Amino acid sequence: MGDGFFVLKVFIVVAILAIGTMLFIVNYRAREPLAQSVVNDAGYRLRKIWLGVVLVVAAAAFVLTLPFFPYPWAKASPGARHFAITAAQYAFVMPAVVPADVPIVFDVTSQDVNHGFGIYAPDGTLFAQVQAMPDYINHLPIEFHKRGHYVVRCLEFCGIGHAYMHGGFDVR
Ligand SMILES: [Cu+2]
Repeated sequence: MGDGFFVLKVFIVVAILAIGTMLFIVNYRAREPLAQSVVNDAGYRLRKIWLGVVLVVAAAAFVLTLPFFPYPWAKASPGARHFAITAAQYAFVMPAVVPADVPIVFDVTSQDVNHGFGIYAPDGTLFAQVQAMPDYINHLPIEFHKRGHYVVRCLEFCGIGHAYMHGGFDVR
C-alpha cells in the first residue's frame, strides 16, 4: 500500500525544521545579546508564578478529594472473621476458600522481605491490595460479593522470583 519513503520524508522535514530552529536561535542570540539580569528576572518571575499555580492546584486537589479518602470506611466490623495470610519468597500461605457476603479481615504478614498482597477478582481487575511486611501484621477488612476464583499476585518487587509469585483462593 504505502509510500516506502514516508519515514524518510518525515525525517527530512523534522530535520529541516530542527536545523532551521537552531540557526534562528544562534542568529537571534548573536544579534541581540541579552543581559544576564534580564534573563534572570524573567526566569525568576516565571518560576514564582508557576510555583503559585502549582500550589493552588495541589491545595485544591487535596481539599476536593479528601472526602473520597478510603481510610475512614476501612474499619473492620467487630464480628468479622479473620484469615491469616503469610507471604514469603516466593509464595503465599493462605486459605483455599473464603466466605462470600460476610465481613472478613485478612491479617497479612511476611516471613522475609516486603511483598504486596494483591487480590484480583474473577474478571481480572485488581480488587484490593495491602503490603505484606515482616514483623508486622496489616489488617485488610474486606467483603466479597462475587463468587469465583480470586488470583493473588505479589505487587512489590521482592526478588528474582517475584514475577512467579502468585496464588489464589475461592470465594463461595
Ligand atoms: Cu514480589
